[in-house]
Amino acid sequence: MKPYTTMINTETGFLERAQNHLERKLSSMKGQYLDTETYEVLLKNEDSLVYEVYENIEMPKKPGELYHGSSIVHPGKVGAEYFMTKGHFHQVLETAEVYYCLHGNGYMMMETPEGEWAAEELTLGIVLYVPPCWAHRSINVGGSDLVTFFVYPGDAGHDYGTIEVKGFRKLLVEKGGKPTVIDNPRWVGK
Ligand code: S6P
Ligand code: ZN
Repeated sequence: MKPYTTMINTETGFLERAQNHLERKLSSMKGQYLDTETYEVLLKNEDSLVYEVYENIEMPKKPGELYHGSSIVHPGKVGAEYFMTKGHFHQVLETAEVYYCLHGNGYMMMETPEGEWAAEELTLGIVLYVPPCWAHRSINVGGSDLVTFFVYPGDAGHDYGTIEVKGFRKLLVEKGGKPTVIDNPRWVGK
């Protein structure tokens, strides 16, 4: 690899030179939202675009490399729960990640296998450090796109299965007009 520069549009999250553009729609979020009835109704009406990721993936997947890209979570809700990413642990659990918020308002919901959790606010200029072993999910609580830039080790990989099966311990829902953390009644685990 040769050194390179690239450009991010801080409003739209569009990343030049990205080899990967992922679009996740409502249909791929099955089982993730608490209000399953509303989820089905919304899905029947339209398979809305929930979030997008642009990523540079041309480097080898090995330690020493730094994968990076942008994540765009669009505004919206399923019932009282905000549009969010699926969320994941890294496959190599002991790998960290840094996020830098470029646009919008949101939260990063995080938890460890041992049961610790944290919800950190994301607004323009916030740098968030996700330590090794913490699952992470971006949540858009605002009326415009939530755009972040992320960097993580090349060998980290993604474990989506654990969250797909167990869910996050905590959810972020709108209560009285405000983002509020609640226990996930459907969380499966010990
Ligand atoms: C990768 C990093 C982000 C997410 C992106 C989408 O380690 O955390 O690129 O992939 O925010 O979220 P998810 O949970 O669908 O991968
Ligand atoms: Zn990650």
